[in-house]
This record gives sequence, C-alpha cells and structure tokens, in this order.
Amino acid sequence: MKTIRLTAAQAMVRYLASQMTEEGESFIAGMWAIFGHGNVAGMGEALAGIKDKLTTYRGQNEQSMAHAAIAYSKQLRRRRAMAVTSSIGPGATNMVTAAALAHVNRLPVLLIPGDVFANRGPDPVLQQIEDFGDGIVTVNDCFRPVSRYFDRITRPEQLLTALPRAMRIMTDPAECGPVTLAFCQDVQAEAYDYPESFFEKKTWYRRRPRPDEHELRRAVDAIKAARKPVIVAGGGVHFSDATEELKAFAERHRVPVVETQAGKSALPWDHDANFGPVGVTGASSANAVCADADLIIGAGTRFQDFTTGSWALFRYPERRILSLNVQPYDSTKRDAIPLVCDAKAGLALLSEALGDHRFSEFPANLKQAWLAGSDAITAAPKDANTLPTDMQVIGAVQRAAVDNTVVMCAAGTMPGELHQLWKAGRPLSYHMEYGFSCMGYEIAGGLGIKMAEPDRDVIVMVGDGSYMMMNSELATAVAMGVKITVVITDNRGYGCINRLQMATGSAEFNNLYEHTSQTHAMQIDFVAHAASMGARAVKVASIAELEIELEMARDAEKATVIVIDTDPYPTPDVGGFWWDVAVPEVSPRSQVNEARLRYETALKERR
Ligand SMILES: Cc1ncc(C[n+]2csc(CCOP(=O)(O)OP(=O)(O)O)c2C)c(N)n1
Ligand SMILES: [Mg+2]
Repeated sequence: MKTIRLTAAQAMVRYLASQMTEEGESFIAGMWAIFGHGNVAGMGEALAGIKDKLTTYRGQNEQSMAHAAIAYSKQLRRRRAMAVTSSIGPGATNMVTAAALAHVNRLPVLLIPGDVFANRGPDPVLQQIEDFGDGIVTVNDCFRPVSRYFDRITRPEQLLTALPRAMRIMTDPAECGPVTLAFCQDVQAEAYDYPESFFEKKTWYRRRPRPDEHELRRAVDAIKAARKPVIVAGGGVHFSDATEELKAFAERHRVPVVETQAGKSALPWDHDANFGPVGVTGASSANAVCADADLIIGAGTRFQDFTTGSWALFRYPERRILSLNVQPYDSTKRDAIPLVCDAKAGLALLSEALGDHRFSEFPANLKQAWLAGSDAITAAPKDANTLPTDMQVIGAVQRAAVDNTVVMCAAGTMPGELHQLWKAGRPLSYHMEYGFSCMGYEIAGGLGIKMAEPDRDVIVMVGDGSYMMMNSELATAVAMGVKITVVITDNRGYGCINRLQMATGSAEFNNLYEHTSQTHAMQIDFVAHAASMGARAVKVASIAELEIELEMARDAEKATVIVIDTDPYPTPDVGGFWWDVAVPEVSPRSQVNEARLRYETALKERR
C-alpha cells in the first residue's frame, strides 16, 4: 500500500478538497477560519498549504462565518457546503448556535473546532474547561445535540473513518445536517502514514429514494378517497429540485398548493394552484383551503408550528395527513400516512399512479380577495408625513426587485410579513431562515447567498435589533467585493416581540428602547456604523426615496446599506392564524387575564 506522511490537519484538508459533487465541483466550497492557539499551527499550516485548491476565508465571528456557510448551502439546495474552523473554547462555542441553526434547517455545514490536547500534556490548556467528574468532557460536547454527526479526533488515523462519515451525513438527503469534528490540537499537528488512495477524488452522487410500493399504494388510495386535498410545500421541494414535478402534479390533478416559509417560491406566486403562504404568517386564501381540506399532503415539510397554526389550522373533522418526506421521522408526524421518498421522484411516481384522477375546480375568489387585501397594505403611502410601515417597505422592495432578486431574512417582523406579502417568482428567489429564526443570520447569510450565486441581486432585510446583534460580516462582504443590498428597518427596538407582548396582555416592557432601563435615550446612527465598515450607506426619509436608493444600490460598486425608520406598531390586518404562545394563568393584570381566556378558548381548537 502506498502511503503518504502528513499531519492529521494536512490529511483532513487534502481529503476535503478531493470530495466532488456530481457536477464535478468540490463539495466543500471553502473554509471559513478564525485562528487561535487551538487551530493556527495545525489547521492553519495545512490550509495555507492547500490554498490553491481550497480557499480559506476570514470572517469576524465564528457564528456568523458559519451562518454564511449555511446560507451558501441552502441557496445551492445543499449541493455544496462549506467548512468552518475555530480555535478551542470561545471560538468553538461561538459556533454552537450556528450548528443548531443548521440542525433545525437540515442544512450541511462542517464545523471543525479545535479541542484540548489529547495527550493532556498542558492540562488544563488555555480555555479548557475542567469537569471534576468526567475526564473526556470538553466544551465541544455542547455540539452533540446540535450535530447530525459528532466526532472527536484524538488520533490521526481516526480521520480514515470520521471523514467519510462526515461526508455521508452532509450528502445524505434524509440525514443531512451539521457535522462537528472536534479536532484535538496536538493531534492536528501529529503525522501519520495515510494510504494515498484515501485522497483520490471521490464523487458523491445524490440519492433519490423511491417510495416503497405498499406505501405508494396507500398514498394513492388516500388521495383517491379524498374530496378536498391540499399540498403543503416545504423546503424539501427545493432541496430535491422538485418544483417542476410539484407544478405538474398540481396542474394535472388540480390540487391546491400552499407554501411554508422554507417552501415559498416552489410555485410562482401567480400560478393558479398557488394559494399562497400557509399558517400563522399565511394568506387568508391558503388558510381557508387548509381549514377545509380533508387530506393534508405534506411535501418535504416538517410541519413546524408556524405551518400548522400550532396544529389548530387543519380543522376539518375527519382530516388526514399524508406526509411525503425523505426522512422517516417527518413522515409519521401526527399519525400521518407515511410516504418516505425523495420529493422529485415521489411526486412523479404518485402522479403516474393517480393517472387521470382529478379534483374539482380550484376554489374561486379566495386568491383574488387575498391579493386585493395584501396589495393595499404594501402600496406606496399617500401621506408621506407618517412613518412608513414594514409592509410598505416590502412593497417598495418588491417594486424595485428584478427577475433574479433573492430577498432574504431570518428574524423579527420581516419574516412573517415577507412570508405573507412577498410575491416570489422563480424558485429560490426567497431565502428565509425560519427553522431557527436566528437574529444575526441576515448579513452573514446574505454574504453566503451572494457567494453561492454571484449573479443574483441579493437583498437582505434586517431589523435594527438583528443588525445590532450581528453585523460585522458586512466588513467581510465589503472586503471580499461581495455586493449585497441591506435594508435596515429601524423601529427602535424589538417591534415584533413588543407586539407579541401586548397581544399576550402584558404592558410594553424591555423590547422597544423607550421601554428599557436606559438613562440616555438610545440613538444609533446606522449609516455611520455601516459606513465605518466600508459599506455605502444612506438613510432614506420615505418609501419613494427607498425605491430610488434600491435602484442605485444595484449599480453601486460595493455593498450598500439603506436605513429607513418604520413604525413599530402596525401589522397586516389580513391573513394570519393563531399561534400557541402560552399566556400566564394567574396575573394581577386584567389584560393578561383576558388574554388567558382568549388563549384557553383558542386551545380548544387544537387537533
Ligand atoms: C438570537 C435570537 N435572540 C432572540 C430572538 C427572539 N426574537 C425574535 S425577533 C426579535 C426582535 C427582532 O428585532 P428587530 O430585528 O429590530 O425586528 P423588528 O421586529 O423590530 O422589526 C427577538 C428578540 C431570536 N429570534 N434570535
Ligand atoms: Mg426593530
């Protein structure tokens, strides 16, 4: 056996650079790195040595670097992924939130935190926590519940089994998620005679599992027995590249489609079968179809509470759920009839098996009524003297959008209102991280999206709160020449949580700055802040100015930040559905008691 003597870190990066996609690109599209003593000598030397084949990027925070990596993969439908390496201790734990985000959203990312010395020579090394009763616990054990595969590399030859397992998880459609390879810092530098064959190019083909024939038959029977089915299209439709099959299915069998946050843009907004966004942040049209449906057909959805209205939305008495999902875990939720398969393959086979079976006409008028209502609230304001609403900001961005625009967001007011109001055209023109809804995903995520699809116009929507939480990858985007447009809606605090607080009967408290314990009124100059990181930054005074600046941003030479003050109180008065947020059972506040009564009534609707 021919061998080659490499350090474990050299072997790791050499292996990663040899893993290919079906399309002939390297699966790992790059490595984000912030070095410390836990990875600079081992991983750092190895990455410098392979930089022609595997590019290393330096961001500003391990969490946001991982956000960029995750967004990159989401935008590419998981075809490629990125890796992130950190030192031990704080650099490592900074990535835990990002790991959880990738875990919830079923997205691949390879996290390589440094770890303590395997040989324990320096015990305790700088930043090592000490467990009094367990000799093998390190901070990296925090990654266990938020990784789909976790391993700790304590000997160089363990890479021979750990790395192929890591690749399998990241390329497996059902088990896809974050992989953490905690890399003991002494081991990174340790040499071993690796078989040369380990570094040969390897292609990872996409698996498209077809349904079991009995499951397929039961699914066909269930659909044929239904009178009013609806398809709930989730993120799996995009991951599987099944948008054409979904459209063909909906047209041929005339089944209405509604879209989750992750599924939005599966069908164009104006397609006859698309009844719009579903659930808590849904359209009246979609929710009416769902309330009436006797068969809910999930297509690549995990049925999270925003989709199901905390399980009160699908309220037809004898309704059943059929869950087409590549992951068995999702396929049997709420006693669903399982159809375990890839969405693209499964929808095509299901359609074939259904033959000419066709349901009655799509419900009339629902969609027109919805669009009339939503168009009214996104229209440019007549009165330029009042503070714009976030809905009007969405309208402006929509009017300024072009065919290849991707609008993205993650947390705050915007995700819900974009889900409701954004008119998505082509697939993946809408990128929402709403599995974890992580404040701080936005700017780094925008960077990742633009790296994945450099030709697309990427618009990041971010609230002032999320911007304040994490913004520093803006400097990275500017430095890397990655041109994104960031729209900051400044309502001076956490507007959406403030409204939720009021809706649950509480007084306004600790959300908007004016309700916090401050002695000097918080005033943040977002333009100066963004400009200090090298971005083009402007503040606009009106919706009309916003539209002009959005056009200018498209032709600008670098990343642009546009700041607009908005009103923290108004929300769409159309669409939407109940969401289960538990209201206190006892309280001296009468408003809380009233909210509790409403809550108890609403709970009775849950199925
Ligand atoms: C990391 C993180 N912390 C807390 C939350 C809970 N949370 C959701 S939205 C929000 C406020 C967002 O404020 P902002 O970005 O200004 O948006 P707004 O609702 O004001 O438009 C908070 C605190 C979260 N989603 N993520
Ligand atoms: Mg805000």
